[in-house]
Amino acid sequence: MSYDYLFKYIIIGDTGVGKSCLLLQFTDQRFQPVYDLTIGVEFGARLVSIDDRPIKLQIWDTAGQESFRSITRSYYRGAAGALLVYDITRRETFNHLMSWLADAREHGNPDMVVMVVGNKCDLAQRRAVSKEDGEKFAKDNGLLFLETSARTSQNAEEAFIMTAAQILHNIKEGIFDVFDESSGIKIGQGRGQGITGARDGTRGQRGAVPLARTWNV
Ligand SMILES: Nc1nc2c(ncn2[C@@H]2O[C@H](COP(=O)(O)OP(=O)(O)O)[C@@H](O)[C@H]2O)c(=O)[nH]1
Ligand SMILES: [Mg+2]
Repeated sequence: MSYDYLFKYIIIGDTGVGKSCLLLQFTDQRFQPVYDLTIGVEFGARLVSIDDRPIKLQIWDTAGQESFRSITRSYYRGAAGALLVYDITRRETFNHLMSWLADAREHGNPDMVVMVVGNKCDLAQRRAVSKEDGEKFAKDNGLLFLETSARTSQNAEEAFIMTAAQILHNIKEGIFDVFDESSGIKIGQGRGQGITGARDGTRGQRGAVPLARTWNV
């Protein structure tokens, strides 16, 4: 599977907000109503296409350990992107975002792109956090924002894709040092065409990418 870049992501937020379901929706395009934590995947990966570039997203899910708040540095280390998830029907999960963000800022890459995700937007009748509140939190902290539903798949892929598009933009702007492993970015075989600073200056060979899908972001 050839790719220009690999971006590592983490998914954080309170237990039960739908982190594992969002990941499953992104990697497998399906919803599993009762997600068994014990068999929950620890990471998922999928190839996407952004600006005609094949990009591999490798996503790490906390798989239950969030309930202990014993998130280790190693989990945050080397993540280029983070999905910071709350449940729009449970106000407390939104109130906890600031402490999750503080954890990510303390242990993660300072340039990490963070997307705030208000999940379960299919449960509008039980809404406890307005969209405006979510947007304001994101804006105040310089983060991306989307409301999603892992159940109906609404915006689920977009949350991952928009984060990747921002990371790619930041690479082009020189904000990320793609040669620093702790950036959460790995250069693939079709690496770095058109990106200034590519180590050897050669044009990479882009292979066939049958799994790549095109997104209009
Ligand atoms: N209605 C609805 N339920 C969801 C959604 N996402 C997850 N759930 C449910 O919320 C519960 C917790 O989901 P899970 O992904 O295990 O949460 P995690 O602890 O953050 O990984 C499960 O019962 C899911 O079926 C969603 O978008 N809409
Ligand atoms: Mg989970």
